[in-house]
Amino acid sequence: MNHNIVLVADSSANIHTLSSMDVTYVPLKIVTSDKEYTDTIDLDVPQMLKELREYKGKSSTACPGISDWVDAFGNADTVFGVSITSNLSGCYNAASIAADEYMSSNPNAKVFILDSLSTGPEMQLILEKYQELIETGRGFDEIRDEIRNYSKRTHLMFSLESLDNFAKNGRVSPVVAKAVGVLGLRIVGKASDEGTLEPMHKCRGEKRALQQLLTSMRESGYRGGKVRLAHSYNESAASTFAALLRENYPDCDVTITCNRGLCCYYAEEGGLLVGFES
Ligand code: X90
Repeated sequence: MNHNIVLVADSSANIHTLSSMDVTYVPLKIVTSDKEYTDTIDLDVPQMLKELREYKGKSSTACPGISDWVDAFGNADTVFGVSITSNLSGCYNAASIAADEYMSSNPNAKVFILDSLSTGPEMQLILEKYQELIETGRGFDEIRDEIRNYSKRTHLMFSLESLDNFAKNGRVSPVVAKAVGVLGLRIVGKASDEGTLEPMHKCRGEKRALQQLLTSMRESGYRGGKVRLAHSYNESAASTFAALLRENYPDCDVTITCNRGLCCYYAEEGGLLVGFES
């Protein structure tokens, strides 16, 4: 079934190139009353962050619509995809409606979009697994089932310095957000099983936050599998954490990327996201 397969994801997955397959990324938007930033590969993320720092008004985000997803499916016979958690965004909902519409107008086509109940580098792991399964020539149902199973073994944790944009957009309670906005404090937490932001620890200073991340990963069953790090212009935290991982798990497969627009907007300056396998 290697004819005409398309892989799709929304831009919260952070836009990577896989070794042998293209991914079509459907952009979310970051919106102010002056301007709209579309989270494509062409978005100048540092420039956007600079403008948002200077901007005093309200900002928000918007998920892609049904037709954006249908466009991304192209003319494929088979579509596999992954979306940001349906508990914080309308992305998955739009993608499922798009899938139904596409299949009813193309009766031979098959579409499966996974609700990641997560975002960022956990979605990257899912995309890499899709590629692996497609390459080994598995059938549609088998790939769908394997991906569902795999996603039970993938997790997302983070260290964040601010939850302001989460709170402003009603995606975390103001009480939780306030506890973080103290200078030098970082919140270490995870994507919960329901796909919401779950704070776990408050840490003073980056070094402690990174130690805590490693401890929490172990507690969640990390034993040396793949790790995908995505940082919001905090290369030093990412490389310090990668070194810490390699000290403890010499054979672990860890890579580092930059967050794109949507993840940078919510993870804010200094944020580090960690996708990993248990
Ligand atoms: O539909 C929309 O407007 C998008 C809303 C997205 C809200 C969540 C973005 C999360 C970005 C921040 C840290 C990780 C939190 C994990 C929670 C599942 C990444």
